[in-house]
Amino acid sequence: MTTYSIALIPGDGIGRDVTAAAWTVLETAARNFGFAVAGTELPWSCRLFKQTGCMMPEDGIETLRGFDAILLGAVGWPAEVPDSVSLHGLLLPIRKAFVQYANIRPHRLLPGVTGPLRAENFDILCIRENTEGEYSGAGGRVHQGTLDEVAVETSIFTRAGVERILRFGFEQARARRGKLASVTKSNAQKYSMVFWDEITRKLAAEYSDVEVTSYHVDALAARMIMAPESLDVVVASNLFGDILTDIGAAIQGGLGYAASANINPDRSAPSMFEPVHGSAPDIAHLGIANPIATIWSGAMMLDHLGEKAAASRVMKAIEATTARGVGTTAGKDTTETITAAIVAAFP
Ligand code: GGG
Repeated sequence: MTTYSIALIPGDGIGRDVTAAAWTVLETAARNFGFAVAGTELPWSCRLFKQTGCMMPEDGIETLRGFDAILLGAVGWPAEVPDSVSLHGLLLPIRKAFVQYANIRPHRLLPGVTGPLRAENFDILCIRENTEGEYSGAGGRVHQGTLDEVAVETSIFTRAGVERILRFGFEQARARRGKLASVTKSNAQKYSMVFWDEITRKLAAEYSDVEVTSYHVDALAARMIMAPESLDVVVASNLFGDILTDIGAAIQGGLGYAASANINPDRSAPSMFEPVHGSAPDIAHLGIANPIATIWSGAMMLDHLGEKAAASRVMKAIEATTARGVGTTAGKDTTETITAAIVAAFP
């Protein structure tokens, strides 16, 4: 029997509740489909930072390298650790070290979930560049605390980085409905974003079966609200993808449904699966966090590991649950109730 070794990083706040829920569902899926999952919990979090001054141990990346995949909950406890420290101390280094350059985020309405829009039949796959761009971490501050203070933060776009994420987007579009929206702001950002547009045009010649349209990010943001059904695959830089996928989460009914996968497409290192949402300190440990985004991320993990039938069964169990109205209204059902209903939806 195949056993997959999974690193579990619950992180902070509701991250702990939702990863426990997803793990219950993953174990159920494994039992039903004849494989096993072996989880190793790693307490890497803002709590650890408070104790040790680090979000993860010095050899954290090497520790993770030995796993088949990583399931992460949420990172952040802003009352005690600045978000810039927690994000740059855990999530971003993992994405970069393991070349998880494609962050995939699906946005569609689950049955029984009412979104804020009249449109119901949208199915958007956002692909966010995940290792460079605006989140490269290149910059600095000088003359700190004086009137002469300067802060510089440089976005880094490499040909290799832009080409590989666009190619990934073209491939996804080819496997879906054949439409790709490439997002920039090349009227205002005349170096990096013009570069992105040029590479989009170059690749478009190779993918003549894919209909590619370049949008400015502001226009694409509006389109996600006004005509979401016109979109198929959307590919964007790190920052633009981060922002657009919060719109995606909103139109699919909320962050409780927004799943994501940080993929290393070459499989040279583990990929990481996490809900889009953060640690939500206001509802931490109240037992009311919606675990569906994390369970859906778990389904994406099974799919990546090659357990396609199990992945699709988890999605069917989620859909059967929301179709019954469980997990469809914020705060109505507990994390435990929603998880139990998803488990009960297995045969
Ligand atoms: N669920 C992962 C998490 O805690 N996300 C919070 C966050 O701010 N992420 C920033 C990012 O995805 O770049």
